[in-house]
This record gives sequence, structure tokens and C-alpha cells, in this order.
Amino acid sequence: MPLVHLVGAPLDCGKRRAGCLMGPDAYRTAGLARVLEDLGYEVTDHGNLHAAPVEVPDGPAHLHALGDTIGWTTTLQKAAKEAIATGFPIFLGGDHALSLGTATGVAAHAKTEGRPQFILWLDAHADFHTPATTESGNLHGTPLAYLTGQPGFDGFPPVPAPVPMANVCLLGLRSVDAAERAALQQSEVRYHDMRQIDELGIAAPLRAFLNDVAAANGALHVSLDVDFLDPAVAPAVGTTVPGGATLREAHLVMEILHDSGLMTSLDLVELNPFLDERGRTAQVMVDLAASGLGRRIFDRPTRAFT
Ligand code: 6HN
Ligand code: MN
Ligand code: MN
Ligand code: MN
Repeated sequence: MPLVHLVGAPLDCGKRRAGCLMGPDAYRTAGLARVLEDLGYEVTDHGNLHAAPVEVPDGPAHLHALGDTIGWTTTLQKAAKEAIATGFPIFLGGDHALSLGTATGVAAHAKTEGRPQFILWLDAHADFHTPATTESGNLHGTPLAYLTGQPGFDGFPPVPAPVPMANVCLLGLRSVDAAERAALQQSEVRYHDMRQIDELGIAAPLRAFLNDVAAANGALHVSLDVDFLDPAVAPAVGTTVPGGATLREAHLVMEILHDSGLMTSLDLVELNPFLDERGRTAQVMVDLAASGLGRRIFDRPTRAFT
């Protein structure tokens, strides 16, 4: 059993609505460490990190909290690279701007091992803007462009090991801006929107992606945005979009991920406890993490059909 590192990243700079800074403590309150210990893991909680101080660059005026976001990216890239060298990191967000650091940090580690990095993005949104294309100016909408090495991230740390577009898979899409749509359609990124999930089920596209990860002996970073889930299941997020994954679809993804043995790191992002209802979204996210790390209803269900 690998050591699990819990890394608190209470960053709230990726968008304007405040509250994600309470995310790491909500996961702790919902019992994440205990749930993982019950599964047999040794768990180390590294507490909450702080953004590295940076001189605020003269970025384009429409970008929100550019300096803070650069500081967090620097901090988290380093922390991720260190944590993954000795175990399985779970990054407790914090908004999705944290993946600017975590995903590029784990990819840097994979490079030192000579393994290709793969990324599974579970999200209603594509998060594929660059600072030049974002209309909102919210940098939580940009990590996939950054980690794949797109230009325009002036002032950010260089990406040590850009992830090839073909190694990225998005599942759950239902809110994609025009610029992202155009960029995605011209790229080798794999994307599966909710319509495709409705038609194919969620397991088929996931398994196809995991087959490629396995064939390449890849490392797999999974980034789970609360809004991947339908807001009826997970209301505590600022960017709810109706028509999301059901609770069981989300658990099935995590269960298949664990069975695959391929997942090497995990982000839990965008939880805004200020918007939650008696902690239920935090609990859903903890339960999903548990499924991803091996919690099962039964080890082996009775064979239903013979
Ligand atoms: N997220 N595409 C919208 C924007 O403002 O760029 C929403 C981004 C949501 C970000 O899902 O982490
Ligand atoms: Mn390693
Ligand atoms: Mn996101
Ligand atoms: Mn989202």
C-alpha cells in the first residue's frame, strides 16, 4: 500500500466567488484521513500550504489575481513533485487553478522516471483557455492549456514537462466556451461530453483511455472538479451546470480507476463549503476519493447471471 500524502491547497484566486479556501478543512472534517486509514493506507497530512510570494507582474488587466495564482503555481509545482516521489498525493483544493501547479509538478516527476504523463479531467468545463482567450479572466479556467504547454502564460513558471495533448482526456463536458471549443476540436485532446456519456455510458470512453495509459506505462493524474457531478448531488460549487454525472457514474469512474491500478495522483477541486448543505458535497467528494483508493461495496458481488 503506498503512503498517501494529503496536501492542503486552500487557494481561492482562480475566480471571483470566495469560499474554496475552506475546502481542505471541509475534507478533513468529513473524515478523509480516517476513511483512507480504514482502507489500510498510511496517511500523512501535510497541512495547508501558502502561496510563494511573487512580484505582481503587469499582466493583462482582465486577469483576476494573476500574482497570487503565479505564487500558488510555484508552490504547488514543487510540493507535487516532492510528494509524488514518495507516495500517492491527494491535493485538497482550493479552486481548479491549483492544477496549474499540481499537474505540472507530477508531470515533472514522471519525466524523471522516463514515464509519459496522462491527465484525466473530470469536469463540466474544459478549462482550456489561455490568458489571451479567457473572457472571464478567471484563471481556474486555464490549467489544461498551461499543462499542455500552450503559449501566453507570461510570468508563470516554465512548464518542466508539457503533457502531450493526446495524453489528456476530458469527461463530463457540458459548458465549453467558443474559444475552447475551437481549440479542442483542432487538438488531439480526447473529450467526451455528457451527450456522449448518455449514449455510451461512462465506462466505455474511460476504459479506452485507460488502455492507452497502460500500454504506455504512463503515470495518471486525475483532476476531479466538484461540478463534474450534477448539482443535485453536489451543490457546493460556484460554477454549477445542470445535467452532470450522477452519483453512481462518478463512483463507477473512481472504482474503475482503482481497479486499473493506474492512477498516481488526484486533485479534489472547486469545493466551496460556504455553498454546501450540511457538508453533503464534502462527504460526496470524500466518498469518491475512497472509491478511487479501493473502497468497495463488496469485494466480489454474487454472480448475477450464469
Ligand atoms: N472550472 N469557462 C468558464 C471561464 O470562466 O473560463 C468557466 C471556467 C470554470 C473553471 O471548471 O474550474
Ligand atoms: Mn514515482
Ligand atoms: Mn474545472
Ligand atoms: Mn468546472
